[in-house]
Amino acid sequence: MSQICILIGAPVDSGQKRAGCLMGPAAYRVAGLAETLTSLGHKVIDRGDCAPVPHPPMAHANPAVHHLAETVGWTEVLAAAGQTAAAEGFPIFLGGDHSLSLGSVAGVAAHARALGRPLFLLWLDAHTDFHTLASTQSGNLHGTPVAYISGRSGFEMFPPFPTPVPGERICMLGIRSVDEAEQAALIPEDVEIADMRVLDERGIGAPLREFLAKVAAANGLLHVSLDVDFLDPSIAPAVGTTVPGGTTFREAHLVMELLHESGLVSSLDLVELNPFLDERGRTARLMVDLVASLMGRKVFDRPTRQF
Ligand code: 4U7
Ligand code: MN
Ligand code: MN
Ligand code: MN
Repeated sequence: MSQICILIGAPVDSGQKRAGCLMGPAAYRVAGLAETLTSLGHKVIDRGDCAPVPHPPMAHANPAVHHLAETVGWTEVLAAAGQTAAAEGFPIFLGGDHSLSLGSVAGVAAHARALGRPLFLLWLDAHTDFHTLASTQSGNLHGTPVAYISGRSGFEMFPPFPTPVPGERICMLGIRSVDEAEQAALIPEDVEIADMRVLDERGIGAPLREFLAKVAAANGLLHVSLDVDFLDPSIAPAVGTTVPGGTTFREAHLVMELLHESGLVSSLDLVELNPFLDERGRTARLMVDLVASLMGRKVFDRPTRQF
C-alpha cells in the first residue's frame, strides 16, 4: 500500500548528555531517506525540523534531572506535530534522542483517541526506558518515555498524556539493560518484554507475531519506536549508549519485514542516532535500509510465498 510519509525532524538532544544527536535528522536526509521512500512508491512530505516551545527553567525534586523545561517544550511541539501528521499520513520522527518519544507518542495517542481506536506500542531498544523523573539516577530523560506513555505518575510538568497505553498493549524487543527501579516497576505491569534471552531461545519472529496478532484483533494503531541501540554495536556504532549483545542485521530486517507484511504500523520514531560517532555514515544508512524494509522493500519479490 502506498503511503503519505510525513518526515518530522526532531533534533532533540536534551534527553541525555552527549552532544551530537541533534545532527540525526540531517544524517537521515543525507543518507537518502526521502529518496528511498519515493523509490518504494510512497509520497514523501518533509516538514523540516521542529524547535521546542520555549519555557523558563524548571527544577525537579530529583536533582539529577536536567534540561526539564527544554524536554517539556519538545514534548509539546512534537505532540502537536505528530497529531496533525497522523491525521494526514504516516508520521516518521527523525531524532534526536529518545526523549522525543514523550511527544511523538503523545501526538499519535491523541490521534488514536480521536479515531476511537486503541494505540499499541512496539519498543525496539536495549533499554526499557521506564524511569519516572523521581527514579532516574542519570537524570537523562531519554530513559523515561515508556513510563509517561503508560500513564505512570511523576510527569506533572508535562502535558497530561492523552490516553495512556496500558502495559498489555506494549511489547519490547531487544532488551538487555534494565535498571533496578525499572525492573521493580515493570514486574506488576503486563508489558511483553522479549529480552535478549527470550530472543535467543525463541527467535525474534515468534514474540513479534504474537504481539501483531493482538494488535490486529483489537483493530489497533501501532506505533514503532526504533532506538539505534536495539542493534548490535558492531553494526550500529553511532549511538551514545552502546550495549553489547544486540540484535543482528538479519533479526532487525526480519522485524521490519514482518511489520510490513502485517500492514498494522501507523507511525515510526527513529531515535538515538549520533552521527558524530558514526563510521562513514554506516549506521545512518542501516537505519534507512531498515525503514525501507518496513515500508515494503523485499529481498526477492515472489507473487506468493509460504513460510
Ligand atoms: B535510551 C539508563 F542507567 N537506564 O536511565 C538511564 F542505563 O533511550 C539508560 O534507551 C537509559 O537510550 C537509556 O540513564 C535511554 C542507564
Ligand atoms: Mn531508548
Ligand atoms: Mn536504548
Ligand atoms: Mn541511547
